[in-house]
Amino acid sequence: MTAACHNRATVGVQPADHTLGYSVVPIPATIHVEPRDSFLVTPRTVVYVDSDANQEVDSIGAFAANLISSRAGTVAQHLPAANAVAPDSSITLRMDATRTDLGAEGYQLDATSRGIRIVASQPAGLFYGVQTMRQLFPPSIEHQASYQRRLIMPFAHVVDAPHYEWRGSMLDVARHFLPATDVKRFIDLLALYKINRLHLHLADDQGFRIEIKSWPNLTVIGGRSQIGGGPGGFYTQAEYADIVAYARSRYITVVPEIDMPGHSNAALTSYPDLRCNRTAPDPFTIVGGPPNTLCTSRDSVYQYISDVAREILAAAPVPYFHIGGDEVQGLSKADYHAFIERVQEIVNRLGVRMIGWGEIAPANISPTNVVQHWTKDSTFLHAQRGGKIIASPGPHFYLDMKYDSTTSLGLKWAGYIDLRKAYDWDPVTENPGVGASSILGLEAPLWAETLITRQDYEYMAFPRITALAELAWSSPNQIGWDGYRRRIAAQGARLAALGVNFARVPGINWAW
Ligand code: TNX
Repeated sequence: MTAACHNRATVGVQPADHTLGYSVVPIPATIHVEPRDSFLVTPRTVVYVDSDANQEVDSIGAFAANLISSRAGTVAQHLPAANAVAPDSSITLRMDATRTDLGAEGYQLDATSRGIRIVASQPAGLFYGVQTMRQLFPPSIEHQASYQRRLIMPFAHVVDAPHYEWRGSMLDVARHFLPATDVKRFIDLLALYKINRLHLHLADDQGFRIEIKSWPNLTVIGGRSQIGGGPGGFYTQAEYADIVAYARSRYITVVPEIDMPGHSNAALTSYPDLRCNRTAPDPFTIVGGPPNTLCTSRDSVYQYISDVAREILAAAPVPYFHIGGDEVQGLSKADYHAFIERVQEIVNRLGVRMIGWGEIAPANISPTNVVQHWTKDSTFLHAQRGGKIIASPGPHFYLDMKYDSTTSLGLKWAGYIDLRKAYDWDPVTENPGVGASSILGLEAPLWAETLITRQDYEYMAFPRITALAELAWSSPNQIGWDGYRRRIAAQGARLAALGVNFARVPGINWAW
C-alpha cells in the first residue's frame, strides 16, 4: 500500500495498525480515520457532559472518564452552560434530541487534535460512541493503570447505528452454575462489542437457578445439582435484580428463560406433583436430557408457571420472558401446542412478550411474540404470520461447539465452528422463508454442559462472539471476512489486556 493511501481511508480497507489499533469491531456504518494526525490524552484531559445532563449521561461520562484516567472514581464534569465549548484537549459527550437521524442507539464521533466529541440522541448512543472511542485508543486503555499511559488515537469521523435491534448472547447457568461476579464480567465484555441482550437460561434438567419465593424447593432442592455432581447454586431474587441492573447500566437487557415443558427435571425433583405420576425423578447430572416433562394436563402446573414468571418479572422488570419449549419428549403435538398456547396467555397477561425456541412456531403464536431459530425447525411459520425471529443457527452461532477436532471443551453435534464459520454467513438467506424484515436480530447461545470456570466460558465465546456482534451491528455492505479478520487480529491485544482467556485461533495474525 502506498503512503498516499494512508491519508484518508476507511478502516475496513486500510492495513491494521497494531500500535494504534484502528480496528473497531463491530465495524461502524461509516468511519474515516486519518492515521497521520492524532488526539493525545494529556493530564489536563477532562470528560465533559452537558450542563443539563441527566444521571444516565453522567454515568456514561464517568465510564469514559475512568477509561482515560489513571485513578478510579473519576467523574465527568458539567460544561458551565448549554452549548458551551469545551476547552481544548477534552472529551465531550452531548445529547442532542434533534439528531433523530442517529436513531435510538446511533452516535457520531469526531476526534481532532483539539478534542473528541460524541453526539447522540439517546444515552445508549453515547454509550456506544464511548465504546468506539475506547477501541480507537490503544489496548493499554484497558489496563486499570495507576500510571499515565500514552493514550493516542487518530483523527476520526464516525457516524454509526446498528443494523439489528436484537444483538444477543445467552449464558446457560443451569448446566453449571455461574456466579454473579462472572456473569457481570461477561456483561462488561459484551458491552465492549455493543451487544445489547443477555439471555439467561435459568432452569434446565440439571438445575434451577433463581429463587422463587412461592415455590422455595425449586432452589432448595432443584438448585443443588449440576452436571458432574457438583454443588450447583442459584441467584436470590436480589442477586438476580442486581445482575439485571448491572446489565442495564451497560445498555444490555436481560432476558430470563425458564425452559418448559421439557428440560424441567430440576423442577420435577423439587415438586413431584408437577409430574403426571407424582414421583420425584432422580437429579439429572449428566449431559443430555431425560424424557420427563411437566404434566401439561394438570392445573397446578400452570399455577407454577404463572408464579415463576410473575416473581421473576417482579424482581426485575424486563419486556420479555423466554419459555424455552425445545426438545420435548413424550407429549403429543396437540398437547404440546395446547400447552404453549396456554403459557402464552399467562406470559402475555403479565404484560411482556413471550419468546420460545423454534419448536413453538407451529402452535398458535401471536405475531407480537418472538420465535428463536436454532435448528432445522418451523420458524418460517412464525415469519409467515408476521412475527419476528431471532436467528441463532446452531452450525454458525452455537458457541458451545468445538472450534475444531482439537478443542477439548465443547460439543460437536452442530459441527465444528471455526471463526470463519461463525462470521461468514448471511442471516437473510440462511433460513428459507424468513426474510430480512422478519429478523429481529441475532443471538449466539453459550450452552454450558462442558463449561465450568469463567475461563472456559471465555475460551468458547471469544473471539467467536465478536462475529455475532459484527453481523448484528454492522451494515451488510461493511461486512466482509477479510476486513474482519484484520480487525479482529488487533482485538487480541485488547482482550489480553482485559485478561480474557480467548482462543488464539489459527489463521489470525494475533497482535500483541
Ligand atoms: C440443544 S438449543 C439444546 C440445549 C443444549 C444444546 C447443546 C436448544 C434449544 N436445546 O438444551 O444445551 O443443544 O449444544
